[in-house]
Amino acid sequence: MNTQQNTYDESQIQVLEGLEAVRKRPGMYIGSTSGRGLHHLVWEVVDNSIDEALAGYCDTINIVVHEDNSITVTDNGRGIPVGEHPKLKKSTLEVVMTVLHAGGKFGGEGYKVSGGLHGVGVSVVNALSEQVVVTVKRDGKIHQQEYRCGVPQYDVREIGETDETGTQTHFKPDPEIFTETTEYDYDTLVSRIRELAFLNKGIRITITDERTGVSESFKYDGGIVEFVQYLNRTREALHEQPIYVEGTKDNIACEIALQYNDGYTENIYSFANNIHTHEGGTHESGFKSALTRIINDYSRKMGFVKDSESNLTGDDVREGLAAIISVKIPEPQFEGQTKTKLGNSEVRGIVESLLAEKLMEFMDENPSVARKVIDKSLQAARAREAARKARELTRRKSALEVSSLPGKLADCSSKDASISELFIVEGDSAGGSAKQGRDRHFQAILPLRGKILNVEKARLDKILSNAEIRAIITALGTGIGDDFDLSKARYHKICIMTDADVDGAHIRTLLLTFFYRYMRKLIEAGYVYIAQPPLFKIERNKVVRYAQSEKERDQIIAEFGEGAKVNVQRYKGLGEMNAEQLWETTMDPDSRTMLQVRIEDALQADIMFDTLMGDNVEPRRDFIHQYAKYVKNLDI
Ligand code: 0RA
Repeated sequence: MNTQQNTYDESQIQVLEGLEAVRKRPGMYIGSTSGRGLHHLVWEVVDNSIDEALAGYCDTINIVVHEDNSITVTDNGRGIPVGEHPKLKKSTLEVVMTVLHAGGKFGGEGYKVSGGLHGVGVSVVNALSEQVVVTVKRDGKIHQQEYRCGVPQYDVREIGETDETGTQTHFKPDPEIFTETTEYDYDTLVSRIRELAFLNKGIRITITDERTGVSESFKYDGGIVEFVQYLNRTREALHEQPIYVEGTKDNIACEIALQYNDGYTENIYSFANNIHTHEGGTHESGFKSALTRIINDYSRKMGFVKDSESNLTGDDVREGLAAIISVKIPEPQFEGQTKTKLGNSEVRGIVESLLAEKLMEFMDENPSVARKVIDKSLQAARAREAARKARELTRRKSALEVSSLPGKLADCSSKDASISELFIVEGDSAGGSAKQGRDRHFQAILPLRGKILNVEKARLDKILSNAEIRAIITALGTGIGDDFDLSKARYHKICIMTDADVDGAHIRTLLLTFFYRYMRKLIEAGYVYIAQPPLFKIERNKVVRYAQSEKERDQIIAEFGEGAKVNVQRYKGLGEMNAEQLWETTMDPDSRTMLQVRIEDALQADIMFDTLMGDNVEPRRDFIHQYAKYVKNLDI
C-alpha cells in the first residue's frame, strides 16, 4: 500500500469527523444558532477578505443577500491558492474549505488581524451550510468547487479563463441548523459593514439586498477619523479636525482618533483586530490614563488649575468626548465575561505613550481648543461635586424619613424582588386604571406626569434634581451611575407602559435613554420591558378580541367571518381602557405580551440614542419611521 494514499484516506476521515463535530455542536464554533450565529457566518467569510485587503492585495469586497437568504461574498484579492496541498495531496482550496482551522495559517508570513471573536475559519461556514459554491480566479483560470453540508461534490475544477483574480463564496445556511431563523437582517449587516469600512480605511465594501433592491457602498479614506466625525454628527464639535495618532511598535499597530463635542456623554469605542472590545482592556486604559495625565499636566503648566487645587478626574476630562481606539495585534488575548476585554499588557504602554506625546503637541499648537476642553472639564468637575452633594442629601433624607418611597408609587405587597414588577405608566389617568387593575401582590404602579428630562442634554446634577427621575430612582432602590447596585433592585421586571402614539414613543425613548446611560446594568440583566397594550378592540356579539397591529386586526375580522358587521375600536391611549381591560390585555402575565429590552450592540444603541436625542433635527426628521426600526432593534 502506498503511504500517500493512506494519508489521503486518513485525512478524509478526519475532515468528515471535523465537519460532523461542527454540525453536532454548532454553538461551540459560532456562539449560537440564533440570528446572531446566522450573521456570524457572513462575518467569518468577510473577515478572510478583509485580511487579504489588510495584506495589501484587495481593495473591494461585495456582499449580496439573495432572495432565498443565501449570501455571496466576492473580493478582488489574490484568490485562495488552488494547487495541491503538499501534505494533504489535494487542492489547497479544498483544504481551506473543509479542514477546521486551516484558514489564515496557510499563507505563511503575516498574521490574521481580523477574524471574528471565534475566528473559526470558513470550513465552519461550509459545514453549517446546505450548499456552498466557491469560485476562485487566479493563474488565468476560473476554479470552482461545490459542497453540501461541507462535503465536496467534486474535485476542484476549471470552468473557464480570466485575467482577473479574486475569491467568491456563495453559501446558503442550513435551516436544519438555524432552526430559529434563516432570514438575514439588513440593518444588522449594514451596521457591521459600515464599522468594518471605518476600521479599515480605503477598502470599499458594498452590500446589495436582492430581496428589496437596496444597495449601499462604504469606503472611508479617513478611516477612524471619519468614524469619530460620524459619532459626532448629531452634535457640535469643539474643534473642526479630530485629533489623530497612529503608530506601530513591536508589531502592534495602534490608531486613535478623538474629537470633543459640546454634549455631556462619553462615547469611547475600542477595537482589537476589528473586534469591538465592549469591556475595554489595556488599549482603553492606556488611552484613558494618557488623556487624564496630559490634560492635567497642561492645565497646571498653563495655570488653569492651581497647585493647591486637586486634579481633574478621568470622568471630568472625558465629558463630551468621542473617541475610537483601534489596535491590530498578532496574538490578542480576549478576557472578561463576554470575552471582549483586551488582556495583552504590552498594549497599555504603547497606546499611552503614543497618545501622550501627540496630545501634548496638539494642545501646545492649538491653545484655544485646549482652553475649551479644559473649561469643559472644569465645569464637569463642578457639576460632579454638585451631584455628589445632591446624592448625599437624598441618602440622608432616606435615612431620616420613615418611608422614603415616592408618594406617587403604589407599591406591591410582596417584598420578593424576583417576582415583583414595576409598571412605569404614562399619565395619571392610565396610572389610575393600572392601580385598580393590577394584582397588588406583585405589581407596583408608578405614574409619570408628562415628559421626563432628556438625559442626553443635561448633566448629572440637573438630572438628579428632576422630580420624575428621582421618583424612578427611589422606587427602584438601586442608586444611579457609579453608585448603582443591581442587587438592591426592588423589582426584577420594570415595565414601561406608554400610549401607542408619538408622545408615548418619545416618553419611552426618554426612559430607555435614562436607563441606558445611568442604569445600564438594569438593561443588561434583562430587567427592562416594554408593555404592549393593544391597538384595537374587535367585538362581535359580546365576543371581544384585541389586536396589536392592523394585520392582526384584519385576521381577527376574517376569523369572525364574512358578513358579520363587526365593531372595531381603535385605542388612542391607555386612558381609554378601563382597569379590567388594561389588566386583561397588558398586565396579566398569563395573557400579555411584553418586549424585553436587550443591548445587542452597545455601539449601535449609542448611535441610536444620539440620533434620537441629540441636538440636530436633521438625523431624526422621520422620528416615527426610525422609531419603528428602533423597537425592532432593541427587542426583544
Ligand atoms: C493566503 C495566501 C493566498 C491567498 C489567500 C490567503 C487568500 C485567502 C482568502 C480568503 C478569502 N479571500 C481570500 N483571498 C486570498 C495566496 C498567496 C499567493 O498568491 O502567493
